[in-house]
Amino acid sequence: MMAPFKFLIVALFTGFLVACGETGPAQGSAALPPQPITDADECHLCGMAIQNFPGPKGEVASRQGQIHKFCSTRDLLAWMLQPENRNQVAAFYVHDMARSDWQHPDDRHMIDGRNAWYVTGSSMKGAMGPTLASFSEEAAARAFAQQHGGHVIRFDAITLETLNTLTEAPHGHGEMKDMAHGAH
Ligand code: ZN
Ligand code: CU1
Repeated sequence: MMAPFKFLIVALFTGFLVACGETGPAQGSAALPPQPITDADECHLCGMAIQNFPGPKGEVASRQGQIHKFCSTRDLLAWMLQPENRNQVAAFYVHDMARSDWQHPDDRHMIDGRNAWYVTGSSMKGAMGPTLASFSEEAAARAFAQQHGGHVIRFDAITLETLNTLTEAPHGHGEMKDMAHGAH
């Protein structure tokens, strides 16, 4: 376990502490809360309809007062870790998969993505194939990793490199095959 102070330093160095300006007046509280995900919502990164796919999804509340929705934690992180996007993020939210069905995540259970625990490298597929499962509790993340493989990391440890290691399965849209066949 890292001491909180050391943790903060690491966060600063990796440039993820977008919140560093939030100690100033009139900020912090400015971030919009997560919004319900509807049939009309498309992923801010890849453009696909968000609701048709399994796995945790995410939302970014931008400093400009917008909500950007993403088909997967993977696309959310891929977008927000881009240097040009990092500073636009006031807050971001991901599904707590301990309180959601993998096939149909419930957007009443979105949590602060910065404080979430993530499982990377599991066998569970999201909208874009391999993804990161998100949890509010460390114990839930560890239980998931035991069941589905992968390992547990905090947000601050996630880099674009982390996401690149997820891509062995080439751009697979999790349920695409089933949908193409009109199954179920
Ligand atoms: Zn997407
Ligand atoms: Cu996609």
